Amino acid sequence: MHALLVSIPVVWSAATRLHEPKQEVWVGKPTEGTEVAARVDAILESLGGHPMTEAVPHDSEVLTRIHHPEFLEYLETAHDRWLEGPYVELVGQDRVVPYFFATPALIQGMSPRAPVAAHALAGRYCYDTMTLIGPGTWQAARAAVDCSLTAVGLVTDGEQAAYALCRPPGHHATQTGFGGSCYLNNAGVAAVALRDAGHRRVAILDLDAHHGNGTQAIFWDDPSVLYGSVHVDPGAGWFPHIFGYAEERGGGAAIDANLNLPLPEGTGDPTWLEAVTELAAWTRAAGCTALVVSLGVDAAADDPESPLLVTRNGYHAAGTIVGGLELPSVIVQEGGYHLPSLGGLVAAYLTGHEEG
Ligand code: SP5
Ligand code: ZN
Repeated sequence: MHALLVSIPVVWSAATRLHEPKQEVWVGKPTEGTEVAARVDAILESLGGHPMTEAVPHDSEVLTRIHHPEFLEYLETAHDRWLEGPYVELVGQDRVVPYFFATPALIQGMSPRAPVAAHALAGRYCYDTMTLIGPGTWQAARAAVDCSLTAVGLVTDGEQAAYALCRPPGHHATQTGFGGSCYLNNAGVAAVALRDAGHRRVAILDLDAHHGNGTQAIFWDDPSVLYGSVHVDPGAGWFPHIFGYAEERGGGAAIDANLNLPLPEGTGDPTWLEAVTELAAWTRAAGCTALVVSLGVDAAADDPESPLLVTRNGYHAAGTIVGGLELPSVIVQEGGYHLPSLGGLVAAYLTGHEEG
């Protein structure tokens, strides 16, 4: 039996290291970034037993089907515009940081013009103060999309599963918005590409500690892409704060194509795994023929960014549950911030997924 196990291929790109957040501003305080390039190396080091593939550049066609072209143009050019600011000379800030937010409360149903200043434009697309843009951010985010699409290619060519070492992560990025350390929605891109390859119904299962509000938003009205997530309860005060509640079940023709399973702070393996089992059963019942796993490992007990207490064994067991669906699977990296344990958690999930 074990001799038959094939190791899940890993797709990565050196360009994903080019995004250096340097800082994140939380409650008004600049602190060191958590979503750092060293995450890539921490994960790579733990996946030595897996076949490695470098991401192949893909064109942006699939990307334009989940993100607005104006948003993509903004992300690509934002740092150059910032340098013209000239905010480096003025205040020594070389990262794009929003300070002015085009909220519905400000706009009150009117149709204002787009802001002119680069420092005001940032808040048109960025919805928090933790997701800064530096010189390599676009290249890295774009490379993460290439990782995701290359992994889809491996699966459509016959691999049962492939893992994309995406960085920066993607599940908080909406059609026209970025935040939560995410810029482009890597999982969303994978789901669309799997649909293009002939899968009529694809499920995205999100194991990150945080609710993937971006992925939920992108597919909210789309019955052909299911989104299911287990995460820490936003009602207990956690990001993304206003999304991730159980009553969010999808819109229009897609009611019940969205399933949120929020869990209390302090939840450990048994209850978390019950939720993962529920997500898997839901996917099976919906007749999906392919799977995207948003593999955040920040639900782990030692992760500084969430209060969930999942263990390495828990991630391994989650892998066997999701892998047990026996569906072609594209596994994309989301969060996970504790550098010493990060790679081992990813490896444990992948081993479980293979066994399942
Ligand atoms: C992909 C992902 O896991 N995004 C996480 C987004 C939530 N981040 C919330 C951060 C809250 C404050 N963290 C303080 C860190 C101090 N450096
Ligand atoms: Zn997360």
